[in-house]
Amino acid sequence: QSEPIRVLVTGAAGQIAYTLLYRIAKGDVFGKDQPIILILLDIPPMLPVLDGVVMELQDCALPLLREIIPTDKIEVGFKDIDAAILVGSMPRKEGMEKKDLLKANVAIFKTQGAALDKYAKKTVQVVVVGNPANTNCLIALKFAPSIPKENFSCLTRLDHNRACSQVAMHCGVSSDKVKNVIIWGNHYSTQYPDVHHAIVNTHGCELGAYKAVKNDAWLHGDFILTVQQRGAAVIKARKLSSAMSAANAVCDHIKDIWFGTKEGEFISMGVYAAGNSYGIPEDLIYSFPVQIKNKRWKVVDGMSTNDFSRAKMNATAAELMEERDAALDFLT
Ligand code: NAX
Repeated sequence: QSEPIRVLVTGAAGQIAYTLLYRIAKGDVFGKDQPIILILLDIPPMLPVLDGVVMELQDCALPLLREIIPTDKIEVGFKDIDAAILVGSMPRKEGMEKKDLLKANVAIFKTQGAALDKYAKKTVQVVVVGNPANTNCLIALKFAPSIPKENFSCLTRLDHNRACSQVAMHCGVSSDKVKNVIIWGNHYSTQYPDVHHAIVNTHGCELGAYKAVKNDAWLHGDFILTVQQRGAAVIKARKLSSAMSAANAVCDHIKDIWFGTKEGEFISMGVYAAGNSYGIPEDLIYSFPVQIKNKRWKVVDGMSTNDFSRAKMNATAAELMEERDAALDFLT
């Protein structure tokens, strides 16, 4: 068996982490023969809760889990890590303005970016989940100049999985029969779920999603709205935000980074826009269709985009630019 890898999860006392930690520790993400040291970082008032999470992980008696390190100290949390899963962020509280929320998160991700730069392995893979995920990821990246930009990504896989599942349910097939949907742009509500290049396998026959669904009005209307507003619908129903499905998406996302995407398939993730893909301006973390090999992602370029798509891709880029500029203002 190989040496254990060090995996940091922040927000480790929270509800996404509760499912995520178990999935990681049992080998669902980094492989069934990869031993793991789990580092659980949260803020000081949550340390007693972390103790409970540690006890439960111990009580799962998982053979791959070699050590659990609960901490509220950045220098302990980020030391020599191979993977950083940044779930913890400042939640929006009653009456809090968007601007104040952004300011609090800029401070958190500036500190964590600097900690990555100082303490983590240079090969660390960083995945940002905490919202606003795209902009938090950009801030962390900017404060970790010694780590390649390509090692940073943010989670839009939950949106991607939601889109796959909606199309699958509409066509009456299982979700593994739908591939190559795309989430463009922001994880927030301007995200554009696009199935122009998606393929549905119905009864052994591969069809473009528009042909398989046979309902353009739905694809251009309720489908997009359902995916965009799914997070809010879950909160309304559960009185809590998505946790099981979010943790599952984090697992899918990291597993694809570690082991690569399937031949001929692509998935969605927020990655650094270098200004050379689909006319999206540089210096944003924007969700693109990507393929991954040897832990390196590559945007799938050259797919056609019609006017309908183009307008939505630009609108979500504009939202991200606004968010980025507001975030950068807090740093000057
Ligand atoms: P919880 O409120 O249950 O847990 C968050 C945890 O983070 C808390 O224990 C809190 O103490 C901790 N935390 C806060 N600041 C911290 C810091 N500076 N360092 C370390 N820990 C810190 O939230 P949960 O439901 O687990 O959601 C976590 C984040 O994921 C939220 O920001 C949420 O908006 C975001 N989501 C992102 C999704 C995505 O697709 N990108 C989907 C799911 C989810 O909504």
